[in-house]
Amino acid sequence: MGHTSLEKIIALQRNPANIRNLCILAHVDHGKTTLADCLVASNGIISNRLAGKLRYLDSREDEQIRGITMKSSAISLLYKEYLLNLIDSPGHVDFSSEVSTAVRLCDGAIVVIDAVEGVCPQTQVVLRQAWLENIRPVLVVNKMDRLITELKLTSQEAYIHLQKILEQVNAVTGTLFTSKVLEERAEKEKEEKEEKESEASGGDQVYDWSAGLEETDDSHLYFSPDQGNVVFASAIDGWDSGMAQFAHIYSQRMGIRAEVLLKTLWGDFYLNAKAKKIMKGAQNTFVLIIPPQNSWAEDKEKVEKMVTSLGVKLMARDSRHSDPKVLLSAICSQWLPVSQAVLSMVCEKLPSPLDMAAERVEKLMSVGARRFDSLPKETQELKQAFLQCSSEENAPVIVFVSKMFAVDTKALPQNKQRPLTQEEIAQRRELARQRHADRLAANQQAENQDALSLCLSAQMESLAVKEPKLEEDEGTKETFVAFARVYSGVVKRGQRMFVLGPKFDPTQALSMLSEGCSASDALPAVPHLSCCSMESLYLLMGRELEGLEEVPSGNILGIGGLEECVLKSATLSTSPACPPFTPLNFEAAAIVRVAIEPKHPSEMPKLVHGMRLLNQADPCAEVLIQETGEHVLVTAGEVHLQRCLDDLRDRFAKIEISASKPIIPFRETVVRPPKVDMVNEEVGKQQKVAIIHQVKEVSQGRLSDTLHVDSSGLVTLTTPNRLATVAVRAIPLPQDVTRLLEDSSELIRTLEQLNMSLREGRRIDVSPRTLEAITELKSQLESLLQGRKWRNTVERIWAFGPRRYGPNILLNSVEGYHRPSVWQCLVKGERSGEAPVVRDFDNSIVSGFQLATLSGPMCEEPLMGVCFSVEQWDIQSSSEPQHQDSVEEDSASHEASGDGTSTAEGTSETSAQAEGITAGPSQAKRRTEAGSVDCYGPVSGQLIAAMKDACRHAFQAQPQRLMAAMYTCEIMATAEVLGRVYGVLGKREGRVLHEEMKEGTDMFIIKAILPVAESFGFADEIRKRTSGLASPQLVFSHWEVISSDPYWVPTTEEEYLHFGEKADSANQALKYMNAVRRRKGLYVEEKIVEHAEKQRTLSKNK
Ligand SMILES: Nc1nc2c(ncn2[C@@H]2O[C@H](COP(=O)(O)OP(=O)(O)OP(=O)(O)O)[C@@H](O)[C@H]2O)c(=O)[nH]1
Ligand SMILES: [Mg+2]
Repeated sequence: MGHTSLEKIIALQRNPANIRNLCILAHVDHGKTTLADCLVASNGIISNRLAGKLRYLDSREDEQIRGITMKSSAISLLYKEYLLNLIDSPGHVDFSSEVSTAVRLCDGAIVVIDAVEGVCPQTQVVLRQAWLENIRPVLVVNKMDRLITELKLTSQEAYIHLQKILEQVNAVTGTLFTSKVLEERAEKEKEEKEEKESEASGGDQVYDWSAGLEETDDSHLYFSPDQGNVVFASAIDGWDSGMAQFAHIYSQRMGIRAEVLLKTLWGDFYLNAKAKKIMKGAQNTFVLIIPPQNSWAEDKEKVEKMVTSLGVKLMARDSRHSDPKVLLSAICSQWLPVSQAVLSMVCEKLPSPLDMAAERVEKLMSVGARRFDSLPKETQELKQAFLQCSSEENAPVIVFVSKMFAVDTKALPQNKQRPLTQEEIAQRRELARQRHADRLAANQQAENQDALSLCLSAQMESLAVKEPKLEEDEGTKETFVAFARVYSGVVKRGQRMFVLGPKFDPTQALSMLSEGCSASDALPAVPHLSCCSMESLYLLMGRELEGLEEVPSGNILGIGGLEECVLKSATLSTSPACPPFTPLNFEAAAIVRVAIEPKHPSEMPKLVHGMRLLNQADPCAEVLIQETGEHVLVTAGEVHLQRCLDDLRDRFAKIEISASKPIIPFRETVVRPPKVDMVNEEVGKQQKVAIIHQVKEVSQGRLSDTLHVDSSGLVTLTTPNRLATVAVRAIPLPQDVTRLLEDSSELIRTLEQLNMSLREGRRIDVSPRTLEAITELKSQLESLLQGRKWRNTVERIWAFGPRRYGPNILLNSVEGYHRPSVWQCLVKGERSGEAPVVRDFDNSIVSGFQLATLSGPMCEEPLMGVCFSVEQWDIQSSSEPQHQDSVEEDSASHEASGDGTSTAEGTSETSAQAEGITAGPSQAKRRTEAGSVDCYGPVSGQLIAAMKDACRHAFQAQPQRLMAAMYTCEIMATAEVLGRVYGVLGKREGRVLHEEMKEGTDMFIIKAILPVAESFGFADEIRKRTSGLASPQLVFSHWEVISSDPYWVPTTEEEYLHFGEKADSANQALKYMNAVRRRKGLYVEEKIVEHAEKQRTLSKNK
C-alpha cells in the first residue's frame, strides 16, 4: 500500500463525519465479493481487469477453491474525501455468525440481490439482522447482465421484473417495520394505561392498533431508485445502469433539470422527446437506459462512434475480441463504472458514525432484561460519548471486539519487509561500503593476529546469523487479532484498558472502585473485570495489515495482543462505568458435532492446544470435552465443519487428526398411548399372544422395596434412608407447548435469573418489555394448556429443565405445598416483599429433575416435551424436627393471607382426586418414625438421586419415543433436474412441503424438510446429481417425534403374523437409538448369533 494513501487514511480517520462503516450482505453467491472487488479496484489495490475475477477479499485457499466466502474481512477504501471501512461477509448459512460479527461494527449495509434469483431465504435473514442492529441498508441489484444474456428479457420486461424484486424486498422491510411500530405502540399504550390506573380513572379503553402505522413516516425505509438508494449493476462486468449519467445526458439533450429527471427515471413516467417533457403514463423512462441487447456490440461502426463520443479508451485486444460481451463489458465498465455509482450512493445515503441513533446506543448498552434508565448515572452519561463519537483526549475510550481472527505471525506488518525509501537505500549503501572497507582493513590486520581471535569472531558471526532463525521459528505461529470498532475516544498503542466480561455489572464495579481509577492502577478484584494493554493497532486492508499508532473514534480496526484476555468477543473501555455490550445474536444454531482425536495418541496435547485456538478464532464453533473424555467440535453445518477441520489440521494443531462421523443429536420424549397397533387395529380388541418378549415388563415387574410403579404410571420412590418419599408421573406435553418452550428458551433463562435474584433477596429493575414478554408467555401457555388434565398447571410450574430453561416442565402437584411459582417476578411490588415459602430441600427436587431431563433412559440424550408432575413429597428432617412445623406454620399463614393460593390448593386437590390418586402415607405418621442420624448433606444428595430415578422410572412407564432434529431446505432447480432432486430427497426420508415456480424464470423452488441424521452429504449429492444446477442450504428447523416405537415387539396375533417373531423389519428409531448407545458405550441389547445352526461349507453343496 502506498505511503500517500496510508497517510490520507490516517488523516481521514480523524473526521468521523466523512467515515462510512458498512458491510455487504446477501444470500450466498449473489455477488458480494465480486462487488467488493470492483470497489477495491477503484482504489487501485487490484487492477481493473482482474476485478470480479480475483475475489480479493476471499483470501483463504479453500474460499477460492469452493468459490464461497467463509469469513468476514474488512478493507479501508478512499472515495473522494470519504473513508470507507468496508466489510465483506459470507452468505452461506453455515457462516451466518460471521455476518453477525460484521453487522455489529457497521452503521450501514449494502444488500446485494441477484436480479434473476430475487429475494432468497438468506436475503430475508440479513435484512432482519440489519434491522435488529439498527443499521441502514442500501440495495444493489446485481447480475443485471443475466437478465439480458440468460433470460433474454426486453427492456420493458426487465423493468417489470426489477419492479417485482423491489416489491419483494420492500415487503420484507415493511413487515419488520410494522411489527416494530406495533410493539412500540403497545408499549406506549401500556405505560399510558398504567399511568391512568394510578390516577384511578376508570372507563373502557379502545385501542386503535393501526393508528401508529399511519402516523409514522416510513417512506425513507423503502428501496426505490427515485430515493437514490438502489443501484442496478453487473459486478462481474463492472458496470451499473448509470442513472445519474443518463439523467445528465438527457438533461443536456432535453433541457430538463437532471434532478427532476433522476426522480422520474423510475416509475410510470415517460419522456416525450418531441415535446421535451416528462409525461405520466404507463410507459417509463427507465427502459431507455437498460443496456440494450448486446447485438449492437456487433455493429463495429456504431461501436466506434460510441467509443469516441463517450471518450472511452478501448484496448486493442478488447476491440478485436470475437465475443461481443467482452467489448460490451469493456465499454460499459469504463463509461458507467459500478464503483462510482455504489460508492457515491454509500456516501450519500448511509449514516456516518456521528449519526448513531440514541435508540441503538441504549440497545447496545442495556444487557439482558435491565432497563436503560435503571443503570447507574455514570453509565447513562456514557450515552453522550457514543452520540458525540468524540476523539477528544479526555473522552472515555469504548471499543467493542466482535471476533478474534488468526493471522500468520509472519504476515504482521512488524515482521514484514517493507519496501525501502530512497534515503534508507542510500543509508544502507553507505553502511555496506563502510563494512567492506572495514573488512579490508581487518583482513590486513588478521594476518598479524593469532588464530584464537579469528575463531572468536567466527563464533560471533555465527551467533549473529542464528538470531533471525529463531524468529523464523516463531513465524510459523498464529497470532490473534481482534476485529473491533472504536465507539468513543482515541485508542493508543500501549494503552491499558478494562476488559468487561458479559456478566460485568457497572453498579457493582463503581461501588468497589475508587473514583477516577484507571486500568493501569492496582485495583481490587472486581468480578468479570480484567485489564489488558493494546499491544498493537492495525488498519485492516483485506489480506494485509498496516500498523497504526492510534485510532480515533468511529473507525474499524484490528488490535493485537488480546488473545490472553478476550476469548471471542468483548467490550473494552477506560471507564469502569461502561456496561458490556449486548451479546451478538447468532442466527444459526451449532448442531453438527464430531469427536476428534489425533492420529498418534502422543500428540494429544497439540490437539488440545489447537482446539483451544480454533475455539477462539471462530465466532460460532464450540469445543467441548464430554464426560466420556471425547474432544468434541460443534459446528453450524457440513461446510463449516470442513473448514474447522482444515484449520485445525493446517494451522492450529498442525497434526494429523481423525474425526468421527458426525454425532447426531436426538431428544427423548413420551407420547400418549397409541390407539392403534402396528397393523392399524384398535388396541385392546385383539387377543394378546403369550408374551414372548419381556423387555418392557421388566421395569414394572422388578419392584424393589423402595420403588413402586402403579398401573397408571405413578412412580413412588423412597430414599435409601427411608426419610423421604417422592411420587412422580410423566405426562407428554402438547406439541405446541413444547415448541413454545423451545422458542422461548432465552426468555425462560431471563425469567430464571430474575427468580434467582428474587430468591437471594435482590430486586432488579426489569424492563417493561421483558415483563410483557413473560406475561405473554404465561398467557400463551395458559391458552395452550387447556382441559381437565391441565387445570391450573401454569400456576404450578416448579421449574423448567434441563439447565433450568429447557423444554420440560416440573409440576408441583403436592398436596398442601404452596411454593412460589416461577411467575413470581410478575407479581407487583408489595406482595413479592414477603419471604417465599419454600420447603427444605426444594432445591434437591429441582436438581433431580434437571439431571433426569439432561439425559434420558433411552440413550442418555436430553428429554423434550415431558411434564413431570410431583404428586407426593414427604420428608422428615430428622436433625431439626421442629423445622417442619415452622414450614407448616409458614404455609398456613400464607394461606391465611388469602390470595389465589387457597383456590390453587382446592383445585390441585380435586384434580388429584379426579385422577384417582390416593395420597401416600401422611406426613404426621412419617414424622413419628423419624430416624435421628441423618445430617443435611446426605439427605439432599439422596433426594436428588431419588428424584432423578423417580423421573426416569416415570418416563419409562409411558410409551417412549425418540425425536429427530430436522433441517429445512430450499432448493432452486430447473425443470429438467426436478425429478432427480425428488429422488435424492425421497431416499433420505425428506418431505417436500411445497413447490412453486419462480415467476419469470424456468426455476422451481422446492421447500422440504429432512432429518439431520440423513443429511450428511446431501448437498453434495444433490449437486452431483443435478450437475451443479441445484445447491441446497440446510437450516435447522425443529425437532420431530419419530413415530415408530424403539421398544416395540409384536404382542398381538395380527402383529405376530405380520412381522414375525423377531420383528426384524427396519425399526428406524431402534437403529438410531442403538447407534447412539453404541457410541456412548452403553449396553446394546441385540442378538449376536441370528441363526444358531451348525456351520457348513457352502461351496461343497453347490
Ligand atoms: N453473470 C454475472 N455473474 C456474476 C455477477 N457478479 C458475480 N457473479 C458470479 O456469481 C458467482 C458468485 O460471486 P461471489 O462474488 O463469490 O458471490 P458472494 O455473494 O460473495 O458469495 P458468498 O460469499 O459465498 O456468499 C461468481 O461465480 C461470480 O462470477 C454479475 O454481475 N453477473
Ligand atoms: Mg463472497
